[in-house]
Amino acid sequence: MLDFIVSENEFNKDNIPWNGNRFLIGNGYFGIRGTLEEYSKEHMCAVNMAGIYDRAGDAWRESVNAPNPLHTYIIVNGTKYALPETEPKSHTQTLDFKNGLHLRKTQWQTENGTITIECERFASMSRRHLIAMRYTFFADFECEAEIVTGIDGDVWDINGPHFVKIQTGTQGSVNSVIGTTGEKNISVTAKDCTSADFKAEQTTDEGEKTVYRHFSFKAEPGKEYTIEKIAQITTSEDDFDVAGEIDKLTYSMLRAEHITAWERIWDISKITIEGDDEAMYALNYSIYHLNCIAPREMKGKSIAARGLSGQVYKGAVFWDTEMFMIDYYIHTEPEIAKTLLQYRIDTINGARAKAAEYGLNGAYYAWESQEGGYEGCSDYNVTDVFTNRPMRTHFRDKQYHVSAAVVYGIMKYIRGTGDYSILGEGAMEVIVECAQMYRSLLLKYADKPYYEIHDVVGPDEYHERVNNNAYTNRMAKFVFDTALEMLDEFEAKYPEKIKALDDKYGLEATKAMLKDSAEGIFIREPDNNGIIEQFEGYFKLEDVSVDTVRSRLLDPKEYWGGAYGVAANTQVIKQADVAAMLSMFKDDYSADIMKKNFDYYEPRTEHGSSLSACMYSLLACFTGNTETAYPLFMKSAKADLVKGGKEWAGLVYIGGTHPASEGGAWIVAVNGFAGISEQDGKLVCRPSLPQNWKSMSFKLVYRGTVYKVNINGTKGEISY
Ligand code: IFM
Repeated sequence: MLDFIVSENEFNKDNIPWNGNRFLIGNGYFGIRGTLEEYSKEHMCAVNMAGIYDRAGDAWRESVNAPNPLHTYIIVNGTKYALPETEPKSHTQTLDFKNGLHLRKTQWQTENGTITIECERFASMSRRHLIAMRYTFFADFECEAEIVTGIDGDVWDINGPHFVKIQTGTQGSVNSVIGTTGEKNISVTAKDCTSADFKAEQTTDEGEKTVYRHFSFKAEPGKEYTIEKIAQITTSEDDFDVAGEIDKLTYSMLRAEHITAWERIWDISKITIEGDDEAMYALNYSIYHLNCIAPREMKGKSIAARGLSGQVYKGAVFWDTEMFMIDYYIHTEPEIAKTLLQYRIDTINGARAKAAEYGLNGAYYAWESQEGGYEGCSDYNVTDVFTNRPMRTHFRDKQYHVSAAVVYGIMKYIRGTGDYSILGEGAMEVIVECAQMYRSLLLKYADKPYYEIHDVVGPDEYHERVNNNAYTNRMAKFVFDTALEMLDEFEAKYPEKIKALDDKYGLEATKAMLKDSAEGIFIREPDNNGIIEQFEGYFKLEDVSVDTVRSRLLDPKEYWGGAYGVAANTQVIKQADVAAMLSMFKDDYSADIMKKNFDYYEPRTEHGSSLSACMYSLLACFTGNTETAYPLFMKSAKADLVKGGKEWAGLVYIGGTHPASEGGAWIVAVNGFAGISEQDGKLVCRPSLPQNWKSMSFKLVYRGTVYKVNINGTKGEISY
């Protein structure tokens, strides 16, 4: 079997930020960046918490990093040996993504001989509050050694500091650091308990933000000295209990149950590809990440755009979740998909408040959604590289397509699981109120027969405030149609609940409104060349290549979009827009139209967002162009394996993992190459595998049944 191992076999200081993402481990409750044990905040260490946010002063609100309970280093004969300061003799960092284990081995040459440390750690997949670490030291000469290990409360923040109060403490063998956030007084507690398999003099020291245990001993040549640490993270917002006391648990027992938990995950989610090891590796690595961030057995939590790799994009939830990630969960662990949607149901008040803020009815979901649906995006979301001043952008106020993405996600869940119960648990209200929001955007000119939507930002963020964006209008129509259809379902399935809904919305009038909107909204048709204009006036913009636009940049970090950006008056777009619409509504268009639009838009796309390549890849699959789809699929699947993604915007770190790209790669593999679709309530498989793929096999959960898909060449079989 192909090893699911990522490794780096030499030390490169420049890779520290990237490795933090590439070697990430996580369990949905937190993500632990792939930084080394001796690192501190300058090296972007983070135990990034799901769904816990704070604002420091006037800075952007963002997710919170817990005190780091893994901080550990070695002192030999009075000298500290730590990366990146002390050049190593050899160094290996490894992620075993089959078992969710992070490993490293580093050797340093000292004046007396070689010292070695080895460390293995994991974010427990079976007990979500726990982290475990085993750290071993040995030297090839006799020396005085000291292992220092503890909790570092001086955490890395982008817009912090978030802890206005930090308390350290020691109780028996358990140490703790509690950080309390300033805005909402949320406590985030890290505890650790460390034991040694050797005799050592043990002392504890507490600083203002840290607490460390020192294990001092005389090391004999060649003998291994191992400490084992069980750490626990909790917050005052937790809605599930801690399992076990950390001073009573052992590393080996936690490790065994953690690996069993990963075995269960892989049993349902592994995709086997014969003939293309690279694709199989990258795709399963993507699946690994989707599992590290899944809010398994948690209530009403969703997934941030950068997963649990840090505070980039404010740790906020975007349309990425419902459009790119949810499909994977629906068809492997549907309970997780339901949790993601529950988050949208629970946060409808935030969406209502946002709609009201803009004078709209219904629910307008946040572009960057934090807890309670709070909109994390500011009106000035980009910093101008020339003036260093905030630039007015319209991500927050004009990306209306987020509400439709939520409805689209709900419908994928209902179709994929057959579980309509979600309608009775608040999803019906979400659908109706999103429809109300789109209704209040509809404009009608006296001499035109249809409704229009003006002044929007579509998925292509480089062109702001455009009229009749094809994607936005089509998604709005989808919401109207869905609301009508689901109201009928609701009536049939929940007759006892219909009165309450009627009292709330006035169903007769609502249905009339939905029908009128669905029939009346302007949906752009292909022109004489078969191309769908992205928005009104797009074809009149300067038609230049992506490279030409790039050559006009005065600064490589300059923003391409907005009022004055280099792309704004050209046909160069940031990411799939019409292509996304065609992929979402493929049954409405012929393969010829889809191909013509792919051929037109793809060369004009910068792919400046990691959400872009997978959408084009899927579209290419739908037109039968598997070989065109393949490199775009690989780009998507390798988003976190390949260095060179955008990591910095000016002085702001924007790197992190790319779960939408990873989810998108899964969609391409399953719905594109394997050709899985739903027809009359049944799964069908019409594969078109890339040239080298001899066979492909995987499991899929569909409407409560686990199916096995086996594809050999052009022949696909679904069994259970
Ligand atoms: O949601 C995306 C957006 O479409 C492009 N910029 C990054 C966001 C978060 O991934």
